[in-house]
Amino acid sequence: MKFVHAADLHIDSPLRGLTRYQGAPEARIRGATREALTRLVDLCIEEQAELLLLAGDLFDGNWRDYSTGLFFASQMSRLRAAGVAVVSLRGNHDAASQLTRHLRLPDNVVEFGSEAPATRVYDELGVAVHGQSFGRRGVTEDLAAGYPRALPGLFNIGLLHTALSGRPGHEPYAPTTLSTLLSKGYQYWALGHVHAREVVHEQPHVIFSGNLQGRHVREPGAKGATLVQLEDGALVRVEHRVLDVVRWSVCEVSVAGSETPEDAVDCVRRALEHEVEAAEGRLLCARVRLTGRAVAHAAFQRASERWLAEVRAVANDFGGDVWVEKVVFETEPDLEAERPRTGGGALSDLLAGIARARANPDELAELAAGLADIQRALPAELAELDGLPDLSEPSFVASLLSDVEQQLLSRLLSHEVER
Ligand SMILES: [Mn+2]
Repeated sequence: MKFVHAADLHIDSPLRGLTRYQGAPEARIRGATREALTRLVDLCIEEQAELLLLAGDLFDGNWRDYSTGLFFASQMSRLRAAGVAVVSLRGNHDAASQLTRHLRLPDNVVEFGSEAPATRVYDELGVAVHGQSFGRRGVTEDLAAGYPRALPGLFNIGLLHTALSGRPGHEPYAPTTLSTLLSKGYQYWALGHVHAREVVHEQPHVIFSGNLQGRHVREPGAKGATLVQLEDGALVRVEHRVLDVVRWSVCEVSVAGSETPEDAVDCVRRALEHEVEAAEGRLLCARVRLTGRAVAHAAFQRASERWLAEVRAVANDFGGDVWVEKVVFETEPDLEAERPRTGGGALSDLLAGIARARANPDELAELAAGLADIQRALPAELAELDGLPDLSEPSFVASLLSDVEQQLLSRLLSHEVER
């Protein structure tokens, strides 16, 4: 027998940030959470799974209108027709207090209540599912602690929306520990809330399936659900199945050594080609980060809008399969390559002077002392600002000198490389 574990569908997530971006394929991105649910249902049917577990945050928040609930119900009806049972619970986003609209679901769907933990036994499958919903958004008690012990002779599954002992970027709701989960004697814990897939423990398996569809660039990679196969009441296979329809990615491109900005943009093209291949026909939404020491750095600094447009133009070449969310220029000047071009003139002397000062503790101390005078002369309200560096610290002065060197090189040499 097979079951499928999914979580954090966030159906019809409003994706408010999207309108900021010009030219974003809004409709395709907005429709992605629904289409991913359709694929999840397809997977259950194709794999002849008998049970679908949904570990909370099916909805992003209150439905704008009934079309969100109707869409979900229609997909549950498809599962009913295929003989697939569904067990779900509510997380922080779709806690009872968060949703005011209601729609009755087909009778193959069971939703756990929020008052107390409950158990649903499927005798014909040899499976017991234990779970409890969020009644309100900010659940801070350990729900898992109250779950019953495993029922003997059955494959016990714990369904839970939790941050466990805390996960970066996620509210610490329904906190609990791995040892609390393991103490229940269950064979599988189907967790939700954390959007990055994570296998927390094996045998017994404790898994965050991750969200079904990434919603922004901070949710990159191949999203989907976990397919589990049992034989004779024991787990024999666990598999991540990719179901997303829009792929978010942070495409970091090293353009180190690029002599010209055109060379650097060619590096971006090659990197995007790889990402497009990995996205296997999905819409790729990429943030492009250019890094590395390159002569092209000066051109990016002087004409960043031009080169931003050039990168977007490359993305257009992929025929609508790629949308560049943002381009971040994090390149640095290639000082070694620039040095010969500074010849033996004034610029060369200037750079040599900076390098000397940076390496000489006495000179650094002298410069720092000069800056300390400035710091002492600051008005009180400025001097007390948080995060104001200590100007009298020689290591701070040394870092300033590096910035100065890069700035000077970019500005003094840029007329030669700008196109
Ligand atoms: Mn959540």
